[in-house]
Amino acid sequence: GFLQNVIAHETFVKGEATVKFIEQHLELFKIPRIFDSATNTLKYIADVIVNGNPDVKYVDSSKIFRTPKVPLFDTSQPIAKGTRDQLLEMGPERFVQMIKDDPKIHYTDTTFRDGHQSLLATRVRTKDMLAVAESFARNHPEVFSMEVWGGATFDVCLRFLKENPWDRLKELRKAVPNILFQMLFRGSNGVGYKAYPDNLIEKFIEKSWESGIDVFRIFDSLNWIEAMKVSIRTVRERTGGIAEAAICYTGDISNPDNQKYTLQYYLDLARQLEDEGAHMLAIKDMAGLLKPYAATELITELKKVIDIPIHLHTHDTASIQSATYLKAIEAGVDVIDVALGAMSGLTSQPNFNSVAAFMQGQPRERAVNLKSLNAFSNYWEDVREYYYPFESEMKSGSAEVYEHEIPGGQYSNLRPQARGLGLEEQFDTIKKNYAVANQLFGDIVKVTPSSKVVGDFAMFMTSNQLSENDIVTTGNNLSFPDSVKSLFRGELGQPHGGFPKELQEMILKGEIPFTDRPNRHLTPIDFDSEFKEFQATFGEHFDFLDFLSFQLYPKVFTDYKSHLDLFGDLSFLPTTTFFYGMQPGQEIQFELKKGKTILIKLIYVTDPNEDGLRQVAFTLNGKNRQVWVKDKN
Ligand code: 3PY
Ligand code: ZN
Repeated sequence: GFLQNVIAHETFVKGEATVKFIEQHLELFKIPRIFDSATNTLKYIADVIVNGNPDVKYVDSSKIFRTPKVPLFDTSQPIAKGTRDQLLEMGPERFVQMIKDDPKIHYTDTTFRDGHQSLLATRVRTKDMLAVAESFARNHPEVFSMEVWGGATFDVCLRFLKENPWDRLKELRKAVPNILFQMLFRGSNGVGYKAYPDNLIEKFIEKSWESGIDVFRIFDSLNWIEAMKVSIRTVRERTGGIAEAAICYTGDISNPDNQKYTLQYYLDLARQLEDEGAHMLAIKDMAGLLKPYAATELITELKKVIDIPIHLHTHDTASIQSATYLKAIEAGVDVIDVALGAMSGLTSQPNFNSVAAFMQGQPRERAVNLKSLNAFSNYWEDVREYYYPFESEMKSGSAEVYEHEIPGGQYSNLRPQARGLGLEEQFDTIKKNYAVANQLFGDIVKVTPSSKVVGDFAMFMTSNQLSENDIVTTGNNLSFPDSVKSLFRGELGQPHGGFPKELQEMILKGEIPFTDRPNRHLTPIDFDSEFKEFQATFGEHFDFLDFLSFQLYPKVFTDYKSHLDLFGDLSFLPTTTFFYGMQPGQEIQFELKKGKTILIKLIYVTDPNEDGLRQVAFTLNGKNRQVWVKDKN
């Protein structure tokens, strides 16, 4: 830090520093942004060896990890042109027209975002993606887009992985110059769980575009178009990217008893989104409820009412969603979301490899090298092992999803959440209460963040042993969870058909809810003065993108910054070391920064001394280094 800068300064070393020295050398306060001292890294590894990574709930010490093999590629050749080159050449309008005119099916690979968000609680680290990114770019330039950012990844990067999400995006962009990058954007909630000021949303979109995003999938967790307009307009006016507006699919259009989320409801939404300027339409089936024949009907009818390309997203929770894709393809859908084999299925997207296989010989087949896709799946099969503590316990597809309608991304989080509250034995009740809560709320769209509120309410009912009838009869005396109050105050916007009035009054107890956009009630950010203030607090080595992270997640960012101060940047650490530390005798080698390779070997760990301190002895590039760590157990 500062002190090291001073004592290393030439004037200081020569013994010529006067009382004016500091004043004359204010630049010494500027600590470089790279926190790459190997000492910090050793401190981190020693801490994980002694106390564990707090994010890892159990360690299986019998686990043996295989070395993932990156499929080969030829660096002597230029990277083949892909969709991104086409977008840059043509601009959004002509590009989407070309997609629409192309009879072949297009694929979006979600492995880097929704795939791991839905299977591994979003924990896949940048390093494991970056390792295969260039190979994928070179071997699969035929892919329409890669979903790499947004959704929960932003929060989880900072909160649990202690990584800078912007750096992830920029590094991936460098490795993949040819394929469109796609992100999931929660409209007025950005990549967070609440409404943000409009000018923050605008700035975030602009900076995401500059950092490498091409396709913005914009949705609202209640399908409230008012909340999506600012984002759609910003993508159109301030970026050269594609505004892909999403309708979130809930219920079942093929069920005649379904009076609320009908085919007509979706057709109306789609038409309005096209009118608002969407370049493409996404059908976001976040829970995997769109059945095959319903897909035939939905896609066929949508194509009659809109002119923009249609992009279908689903989760394979019920295990039949590849049938939905086949029906959608037959009905003329333009793009479908799939995940590489080993990162697909169940709460994730359908299997890219198998879908590519069933498309062989189909009139809309797009040529994909299946052998190569399988090699990428094998890479992920080995990488996935690193993340075993974050696996959901779902073992097979379940038709129960049609009853509870829990989104894939939430399902993998719900059991750990239940366990945290001591409710694991009542997981079945929680799933039932999720459906009950949804009905009490008037049957709402459930996707982040509205789905979290329904989940919180289900937990609340379960832990307090409340039935639907208890809520209805004693609601006036109940104190509801904060997220529930916030939803009913209108802070996440307005649901289709409005809130059930009686329940709303019980929850708000006299408070007046708003019915217009919650963002309108938020003070715009004064970027100049607040950014200055931010740098004054955190240091000038934190840039404007860090400032945006801070604006979205002040507490999470502050904790991330403390972690950086203590341990430095850990993004280059091997994943097994990051989560599980090292075993005595084990040696690891990695690049601390470009060209600076270090070799660390763990020699021994002592028992705690009378102060509870343990000595962890390493060699670092052959030299002995010891670190003392307080044993917190
Ligand atoms: C998210 O918002 O993170 C989602 O994946 C919603 O489906
Ligand atoms: Zn999804």
